[in-house]
Amino acid sequence: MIKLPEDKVIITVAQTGALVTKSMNPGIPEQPGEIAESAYACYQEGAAICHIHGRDKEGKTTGSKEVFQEIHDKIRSKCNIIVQDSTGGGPNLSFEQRIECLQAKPEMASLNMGSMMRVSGQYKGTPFANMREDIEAYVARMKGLGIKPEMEVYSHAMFREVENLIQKGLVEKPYYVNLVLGMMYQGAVDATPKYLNSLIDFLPQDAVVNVTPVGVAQLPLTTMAMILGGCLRVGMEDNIYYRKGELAKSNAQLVARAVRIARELNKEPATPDEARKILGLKVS
Ligand code: KMH
Ligand code: ZN
Repeated sequence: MIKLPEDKVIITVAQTGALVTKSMNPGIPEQPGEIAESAYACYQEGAAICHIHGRDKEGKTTGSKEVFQEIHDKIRSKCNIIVQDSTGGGPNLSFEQRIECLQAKPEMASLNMGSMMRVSGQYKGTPFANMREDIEAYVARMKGLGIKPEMEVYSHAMFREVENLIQKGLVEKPYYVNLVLGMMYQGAVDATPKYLNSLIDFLPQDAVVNVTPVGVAQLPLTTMAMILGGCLRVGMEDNIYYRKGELAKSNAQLVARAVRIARELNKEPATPDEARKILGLKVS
């Protein structure tokens, strides 16, 4: 694992997701203007990367290139936060629809490293399919467009797919691995310190790690990520609460708390350009 410089932390905000709705937390941004406004507020608080899901006018998940383009344009008119699109999409999207967003040319995109089942909400029991053939096809498309993949790993078994991409030369150093912990999916490990430590043991040598704990573990495990020299992800895609029984008011509120904790640990949030340098992206 490549540790971040001791005095830095890279913060990603995942604001919208595919499985949470305004009825669960009215602060979730869905429309392009809302997503961009919120991304700017998160950038001002210290987020360097914005992980993006698109929604249509009715709030349903979409892979539409036009929607993603509008989101990118609106964000880029306000700040230079790194734009990372989701190719996980949502349960209603086909294989092709999930990567339509790549045509809007994000700097990064998520790349899910295995298949699981959704375990809660309206999509309970639906598969989240990511076969090796699909993963390779997605990453080839990203490579062709110069988009850096964030490899999403939910369990130890998924390192087999990470290794496969490295062996085939389909990903470039520094590899960027996002460890997603918590029971949003059957097939994902629990969000505990023990699992986080043991996943870290399996990271490839040249990997920068990001930590995405789902639900109530978001605060303790993102704090642990900072201590271990990793990056972290917060936001309402993964956690709609600020604390037990209290909904988060905004994504920026969750970023601001992560920054307060970082500063207590003598770390500053990396700017987008500092993060670009660490991750091997073109500096803006
Ligand atoms: N919703 C997260 C637990 C993606 O968008 O590709 C996983 C995720 C995957 O963010
Ligand atoms: Zn996502």
